[in-house]
Amino acid sequence: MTEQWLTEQLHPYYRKSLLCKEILVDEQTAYQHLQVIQTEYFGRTLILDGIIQLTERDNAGYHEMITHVPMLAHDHPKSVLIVGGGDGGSLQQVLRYASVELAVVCELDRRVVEVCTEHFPNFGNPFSDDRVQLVVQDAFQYLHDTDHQFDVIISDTTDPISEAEKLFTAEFYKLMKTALTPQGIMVTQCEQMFFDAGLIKEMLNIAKTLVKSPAYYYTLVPTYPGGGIGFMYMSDQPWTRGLNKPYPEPVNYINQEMHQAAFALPEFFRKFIE
Ligand code: SPD
Repeated sequence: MTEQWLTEQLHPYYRKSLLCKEILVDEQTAYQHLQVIQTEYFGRTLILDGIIQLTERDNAGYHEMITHVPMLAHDHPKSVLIVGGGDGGSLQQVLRYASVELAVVCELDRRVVEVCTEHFPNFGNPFSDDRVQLVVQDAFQYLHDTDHQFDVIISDTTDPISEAEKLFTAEFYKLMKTALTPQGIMVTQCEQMFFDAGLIKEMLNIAKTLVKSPAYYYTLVPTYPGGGIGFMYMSDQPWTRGLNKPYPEPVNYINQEMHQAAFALPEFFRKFIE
């Protein structure tokens, strides 16, 4: 039997491949090509429009870092908005905080929620939690219409391609800021320092106009381009407020050292974005 490799070519000059075992889901939703593939080493893998979103083996680096860094920097996060995040990975982490009374997930594609609830049971069926409100809507529209203010906003999106492109703009960052409480914290998925430095610099410049303490940090995810991905932290409260606090167990990736080290940037990149 010939080996089947799942190859992602997000960048024209770089490819990576995972060895596949079985295709579990392969469908065109109203918004995107959605696949779940059982891979040989990384376990079940969610792919949207050909781009790996998460694998069972290495998603913790992403989900723990996009959630615990902002959640812990807040004294008492009661209401949380997750933009995208229909797979439930970030939601699972957010619900570990007893202070959370409301977690709104604004996901464009209902099929992502349905398929991931079925195929990623390790996320613990977070959408069944009473504190969760699922809004199936375009996040731009939701933020434009809502008068709710959130303590933490987490933008857990795909890459800035097609529908998600507008989520990496000044207009969207401003809409998020408007929906944030004065002491609130927002974090966005913000791409890869080797491949997307120009975009990151642009986003950081926008962040600087909105908050007093923006910062870029990153995490290790072997199945993402370059083996990792970064996040934009935005708040008037510095990220260091989250240090030396207990993490909600169980954790797989984050600890005090990784939390602190995530904000240390390589010199070439620090110079470029500053
Ligand atoms: N290059 C892939 C970036 C994917 C970021 N989104 C992941 C969603 C997981 N909840």
